[in-house]
Amino acid sequence: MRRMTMALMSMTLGGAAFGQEDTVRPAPRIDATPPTAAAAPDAEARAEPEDIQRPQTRPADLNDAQAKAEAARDAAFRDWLAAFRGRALTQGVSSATFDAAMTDVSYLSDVIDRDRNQAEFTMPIWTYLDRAVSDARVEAGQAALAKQARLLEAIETRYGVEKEIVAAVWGMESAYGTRRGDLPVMSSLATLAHDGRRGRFFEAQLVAALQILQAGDVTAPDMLGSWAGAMGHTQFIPTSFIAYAVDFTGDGKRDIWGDNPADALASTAAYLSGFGWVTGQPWGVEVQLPDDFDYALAARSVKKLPSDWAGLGVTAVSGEPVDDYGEASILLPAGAAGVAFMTFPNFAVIERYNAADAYVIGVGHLADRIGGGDPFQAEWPRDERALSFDERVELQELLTAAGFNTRGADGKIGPNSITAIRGFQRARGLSPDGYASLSLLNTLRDRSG
Ligand SMILES: [Ca+2]
Repeated sequence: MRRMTMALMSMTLGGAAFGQEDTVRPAPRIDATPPTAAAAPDAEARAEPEDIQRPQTRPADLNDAQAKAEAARDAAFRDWLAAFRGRALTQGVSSATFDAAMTDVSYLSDVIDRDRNQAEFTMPIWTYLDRAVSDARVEAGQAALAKQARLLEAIETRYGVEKEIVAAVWGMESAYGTRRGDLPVMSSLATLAHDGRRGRFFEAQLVAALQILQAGDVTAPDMLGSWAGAMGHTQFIPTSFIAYAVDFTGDGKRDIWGDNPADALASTAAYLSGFGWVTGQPWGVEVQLPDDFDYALAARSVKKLPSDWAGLGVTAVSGEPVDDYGEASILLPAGAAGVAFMTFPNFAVIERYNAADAYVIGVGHLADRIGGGDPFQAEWPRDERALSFDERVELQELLTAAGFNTRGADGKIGPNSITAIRGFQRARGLSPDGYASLSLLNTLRDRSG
């Protein structure tokens, strides 16, 4: 989703601003799964031309079979495009726009490969954050902020979103404009819409992309993006563009694709502002928990003022109470053994860009570091690794068998699974942090074995 949220993306993510489809985005929060490898900031999603991906030599019969399969696939794609043309025209796309935009569209098999692969890899949050908030990215962010200081300050004044936050989104999404994506968006989206795994979503994006072309903001050859159709410096998906992009330079075009980042960065600030960004409020603060902390309180639904949290022994890492910026929740993205955060409503605003905890923490911490803040003081449980999909299913099955019903075993650690994990942990005298760790899985295995 790149960024998708509005209506756009909410279908899959519950509201990530832009989508999870995008390479830079980790898995959504509800899953509580670690980010996908494809979402690693350094693993750009770029499809290579098909012929580069294939072996140079292969048996003639395989060549023949593959050529036939490709011909059939291309024919099906052309049939789909012809049918889609009618649907697009009923949504305000003119035949002239459609035909001009679709003339050079082709099926990009590598885009489908990306789509299939992204679900399979998982990485622990600390690995993701090591990459997302590397020293190099912090330093590049400070340089980018210095270079664009006047622009970012003007954007901050207009939209009330701090320049460090806008710079951090820029850094996460395109490494400050250096990786904006170089695939033709019409082809990427047509391929994904035709493919059908999330066909409705991508068809809506494709229609929006056609509407953008029709509005004259960009030409089809310049409408480039990453593999899932996220575009420009801050990787807007087409529906987010239509809802939130702004012409900050005043030249009549909303240009998020070109070298000048002004429109893209202002559009990001407009997007965050539109979802309720509170000027001056942190996204979150690292905190320390008392030894007797009740881990049941580390839940999104439990909200207290920082002064009330301080009364329970929850303080900033300095030992001082956190300032009363507003009601806050305690988040333990890697369980009791990892870094603890107090999160404020701005956390949920960043989630509109991408709903994964890792992404939100990455943006927020990168912004803090760009502004001169310290690295996290606590350690992550680095000797642990993320559970694979199969292991998460196994964990759910073992919990249910142990009497802690996860209401299904779909490999997604959502609220029911977290409740089941907490129940099992309590019964075993463990800290009920609700975290699906490998050690928890091993405990369950020992019990059942
Ligand atoms: Ca402009």
